[in-house]
Formats: sequence, C-alpha cells, structure tokens
Amino acid sequence: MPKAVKTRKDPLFEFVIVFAIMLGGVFSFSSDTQQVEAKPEVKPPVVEVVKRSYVVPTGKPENLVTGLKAPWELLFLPDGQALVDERDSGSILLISKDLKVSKVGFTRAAPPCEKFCEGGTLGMTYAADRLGGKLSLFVFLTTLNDNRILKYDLNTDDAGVWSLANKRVIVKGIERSGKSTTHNGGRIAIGPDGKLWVTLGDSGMRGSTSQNWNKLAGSVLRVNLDGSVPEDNPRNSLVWAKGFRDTQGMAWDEFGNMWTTEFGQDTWDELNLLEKGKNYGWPIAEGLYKFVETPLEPGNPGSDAQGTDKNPAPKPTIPEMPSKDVLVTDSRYTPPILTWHPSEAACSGITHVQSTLISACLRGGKLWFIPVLGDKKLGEPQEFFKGSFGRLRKATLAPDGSLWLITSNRDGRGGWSSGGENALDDRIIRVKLKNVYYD
Ligand SMILES: [Ca+2]
Repeated sequence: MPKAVKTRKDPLFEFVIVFAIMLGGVFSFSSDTQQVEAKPEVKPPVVEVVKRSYVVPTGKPENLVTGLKAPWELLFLPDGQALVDERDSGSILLISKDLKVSKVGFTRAAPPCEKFCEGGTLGMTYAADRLGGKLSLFVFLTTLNDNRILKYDLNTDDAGVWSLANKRVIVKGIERSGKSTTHNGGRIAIGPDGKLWVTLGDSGMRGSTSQNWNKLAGSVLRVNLDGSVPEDNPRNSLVWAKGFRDTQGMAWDEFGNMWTTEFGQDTWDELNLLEKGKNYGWPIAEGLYKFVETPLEPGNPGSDAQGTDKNPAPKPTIPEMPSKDVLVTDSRYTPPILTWHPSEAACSGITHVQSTLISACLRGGKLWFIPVLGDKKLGEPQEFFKGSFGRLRKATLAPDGSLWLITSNRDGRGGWSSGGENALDDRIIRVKLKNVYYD
C-alpha cells in the first residue's frame, strides 16, 4: 500500500486537518465581519458540448521511403526522426526529417530459414530511465534457439546523430525450436504502466507452449525495464496472459484498455481485449469456435504465412461457419471481441490514434480502422486501402498527425495480398488523417 494512503489514517494527521479547518473557520468569520455585504455576479455555467470522434484516411497517399526489405517496426524518436528495422538483415535504420536513410545499428541476420520465415529482428520500442534523461532502445530478436529482448543505450549528439551502445540481453529463452520458423509474435511496447510488454506466438508448438503457464512462448509478457518480473504479475513470472497462437500487435486506448491482434489458423483471426491472468484459448478455440484442423499442404503453418512468391501454396477454402454447438463457452477461455477470416485480416501491428484502433493487415492487404466508442466498446470496423499496397505490417502515428505505413511485400510471402508487390517495395507510405465527429 502506498505510504500517502497510510498517513491519512494517522491520528496526528487527522488532528492537524481538523485544527486547520477550525482555524480557517475563525479567520473566515472575522474576515466576513469586516466586509460590506456585496452580491456576487451570477454567471450561468458554461456547458461545453464535446462531440466524440474517430479518424479515417484522407487525401492521396505518398511514398516516403522505398527499397526496404521486410521492415517490421517503425517508431519516432523525440527529435522527430524515425527508426525502422529490417527483419532479415538485422539493420536498424534512421530516417531523417528530410527522409534520408542511414544505418544506426545492427542486431544480427535472421537465422537460416527456407520458407514461411517469420523470425528475425522484429519489434522495437524505447523508454527513458527513471531520471528522464538517458534513453534505452529495446529490440525483439529471433536467434536459432530462442526469442529474446535486447536493450541498448540510445544516444544522440548535438548534430542529431543517433547511435546504439552497451548491448545487453534482458530476456532470453523464449522457447523456439530450431526447425520452427513461425509464430514468434515479436511486437514490444512500453505500456501506460511504464512496463515493457511483449506479444508472442506459440513458436509452432501449439498447446505445449500456449497452454503452459511455465512456458514463455504462447503468452503476452509484462517485464520490468531491466528484464525482471514485476511484483504484480499474476503468477510470479513474466507471463501476463496465455493461450495465443501468434500475436503481433498491441495498443492501449484512451480508457487504458489493451488490445491485441492475433493470427488464427485458417478460419478466424482475432482482436482481443487483454486482461491480467486470462487464457485466450488457443488451440482449444480459434475465434469464438472450437478449433478444427483444416487439411493443408504439408508444412503450411497457417493464415499468417500463406504463399511464397516462387512456390505459392494452394489457398485454403474457408470452411462453413461452424454450428453453435461447437462454440467455445468454457469460461476458462476468454473469447475475442472481434473476429475476421484471414483473407480479410491476418493483421500484424495495431496502433491507437484519437479514439481509433488502426490495424495493419498482411494477407488482408488493408488497414482496419476501428472506432473506440467507449470503455470496452468498439464501433463497426471500416476497411481502407484494400489491395492498394499489398501486405501491411504496421501503421505508426507521425509527429505531424499523419500515419506512416510500412509494407511487407518482400518478406517472402507476397502473392496473395491483392495489390501484390510494387517495384518500389518495401515502402514507407504517408497517409493523412481527418476526424469524423459524432454525437
Ligand atoms: Ca483466442
């Protein structure tokens, strides 16, 4: 319990408060008797009508940066320059305000992988230390044997040149078999609570990780910035919630609710409302329903990884809607808030902008804009740019209020996203936003 709350129960404290009120009464009484009575001017209260709003795209999108390969995360530094990383090369690139690209760091190249490759240098985020000065950059990295979180000092000089130093590994051993190249999750973010949050996948091991609280894979993690376990985590481990197949996006809305995107197998992708200690059901459930295996080509790991450029796998057909008798109603498993078929979704990054969740989708090749109407209350999702840019990995709010998108058409799995590859891929594309007001 915080100290400030304890002192309220202190008898001495209460006596001081009572005495102060008495004194205040005496002074105000003596003061009043010396004043001539005057009628104060009464003004009617000003009632400000605040209309709620959400955002949608407007205007013509423009290419800002071209020729990247499988960029995974884009974030803005305090001086308005941006960092972007490349999944396979391990490069961390700086984009200056005049859109010049330079290399500021390198983690390591992604581990060898023939197809359905999803690991490498994935999420990035940064935080200031408790004194508010020094910055640290956190990077999610796949190695041959595990997934891990790196922490660097993030330094800048007077000329605005950024550099990385003092690399440490603060979380390691997130389970991953050397043969499995999929379902690494990989998004990291600093939450409103100042902790480091990590979204993970089952590393291709299904229930043996996602339903086991002793495993890190198949979870969402909540981590102190030095890699230690926060005292108020649910089970004295880094694990905050379980039961995930592959989550690559998270965002907090203005009510403090945490939302995550998840790739389903072949039938249902999910948007989840993340809460402490809950189990989100994979592989018992996919979406709202009991998970049923769909026969696929051998080695095909599912919706987020369909199709390679050179040797596309057959597109799975979407099964009939399951009947209600296979709805998962077991209260041990928390159902998603929204579901989509993977052809309409397979969404990776998600960001929150002015009462709107903006989800960037790979196979769906679009952005979903989802209005936040209230506390735990979402409006009807609206789709934009379907087929315009191919696969989209993440949308990030820029300091000027526009949205920067990163494509993922060179990640080895183009093909099925309508729009396909562009000769300039991978790109950073700027989209302007406008507010839509409603009562
Ligand atoms: Ca689920």
